[in-house]
Amino acid sequence: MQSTIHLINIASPFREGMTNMKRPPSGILYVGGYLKKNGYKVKVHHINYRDIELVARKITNDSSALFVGFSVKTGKQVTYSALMSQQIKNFRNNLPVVWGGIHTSLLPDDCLRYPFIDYVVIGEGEITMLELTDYLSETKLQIEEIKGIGYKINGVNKINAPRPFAKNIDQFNQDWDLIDIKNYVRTYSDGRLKLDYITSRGCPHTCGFCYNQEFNKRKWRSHSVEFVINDLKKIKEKTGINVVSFDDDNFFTNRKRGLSILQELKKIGITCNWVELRIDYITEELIEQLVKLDVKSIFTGWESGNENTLKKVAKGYTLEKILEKTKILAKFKTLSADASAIIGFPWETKKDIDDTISLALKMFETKKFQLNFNIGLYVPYPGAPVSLDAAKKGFQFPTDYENWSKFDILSGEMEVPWFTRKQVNYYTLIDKYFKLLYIFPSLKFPFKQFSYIVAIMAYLRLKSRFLFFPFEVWITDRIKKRVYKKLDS
Ligand code: B12
Ligand code: SF4
Repeated sequence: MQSTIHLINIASPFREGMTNMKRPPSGILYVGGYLKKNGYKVKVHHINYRDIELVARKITNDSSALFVGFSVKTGKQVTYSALMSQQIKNFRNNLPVVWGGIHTSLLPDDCLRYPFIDYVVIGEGEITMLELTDYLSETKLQIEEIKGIGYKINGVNKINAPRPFAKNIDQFNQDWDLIDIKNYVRTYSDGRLKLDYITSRGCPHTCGFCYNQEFNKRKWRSHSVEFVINDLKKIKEKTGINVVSFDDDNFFTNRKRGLSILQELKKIGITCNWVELRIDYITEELIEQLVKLDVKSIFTGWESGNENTLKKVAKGYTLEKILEKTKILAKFKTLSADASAIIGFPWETKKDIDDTISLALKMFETKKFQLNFNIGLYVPYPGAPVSLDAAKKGFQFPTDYENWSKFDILSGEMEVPWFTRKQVNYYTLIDKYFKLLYIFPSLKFPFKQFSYIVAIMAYLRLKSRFLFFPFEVWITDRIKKRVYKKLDS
């Protein structure tokens, strides 16, 4: 009997309890696809955290199971993957458990400490997992020869030499036959169908709060334009999608390639109405081209309104650039933007944070009602250089898997030494007021007119920093909760 490899991605609650089962489990579709191409039988389980016991039982009852692989991101997914790994070991102790993915790669020793994890795969998973699978199915490979893995010898962690990145990622593909792709197609209110898709890995920049320098070593690797178009063409035939959204770390690292993808997609009836763009990549010419290609909104992380913070997080641009680029965006009336900043870095004073609030208000005055702000609170992530500043201030990552589920500053359970809970609540409220400044283009009478009134009130409140009795936020919060609940059901 041919053995079966079970790969798991647990959708765990992250926003208002929402699990987001509509986002493809890309990591295990790539890894599973490569194993399948090389002759192995693979089953992908993209599961809701509520179903972990049920699926653990099913897998351990499969006598052909060779091992169980988990894809793990930092946060709640660590806790749920640990709980499920433990259950697997309880039901069938000799079934190997392998962890891979970003969290595992950034803290491999930490993961290996758990008794229910046998192997960790560090970094890009495809080739490493194939070699480990060969080893587990008793071919001649020696464990010490497999680059990019960790394991235990007599209870002591052993991490092998790192695996270099693959030279050409077109040899890897997301195997869409491993899931029912139709479950991942989202329907807009006007009937258009959308899929999230990955075209490249990594980013060459140095932002100090990002996982990229450690995980991708500043190496950007991309699929060719032909690869992306052929794959999406096939997906379109199967599902009828006409919108795609890219989950790349930095889609426009190569501007020519990025534009070619959008142009070729338009020819086959797929548009990309939202793209991510570093603020310093913005030029009038580029935005003009994007608008012609039906892009309606961009996402840009401008990050801070404080010059010292911009320098310390190595963004590579100044405050002046942010306003200059906002002015360019303001010239395009059909284009809106998600504009994201981070406040509360370990070194930031109240005045530094206030600089960011003031700059956001200036940006709003430059491009009124069309900037969807996200003024997020800084959270230290493993592998990111700024986490060292956090450690100097006394911050520590959780040391047991249970506490990773609290690793979310908004949950009310995570504490950081440089902020009191009162400050967290205050800045969360500031963020909520900023969100009210945005008018969704799809809104119709009378909701549009009502939103304008709320936005003007929010602007006046933010300008004066008068947040007493925030009834506008309470009302919109209730509406949002209802929408999220509906989306998750
Ligand atoms: C889509 C996405 C999501 C989706 C999840 C989709 C899904 N079904 O899993 C949603 C919206 C739910 C989400 C949520 C969050 N996300 Co997110 N997300 C992404 C995004 C944009 C793409 C992920 C992806 O598919 N990448 C492509 C695949 C191919 O890469 P990969 O997963 O790393 O897989 C490779 C290797 O890791 C490895 N591998 C992966 N799995 C496995 C499994 C095995 C067994 C093996 C051997 C190998 C292996 O092989 C793969 C191929 O080489 C990334 C950014 C990015 N471009 O990666 C951020 C990113 C992963 N998210 C991030 C974060 C912080 C979050 C949140 C915590 C945000 C928040 N504050 O709420 C939540 C937490 C989610 C949770 N519940 O735990 C960070 C992760 C940092 C970290 N240390 O883990 C990233 C990197 C963004 C960033 N720049 O900071 N996210
Ligand atoms: S934050 Fe964005 S631009 Fe900066 S390193 Fe990460 S992916 Fe690159």
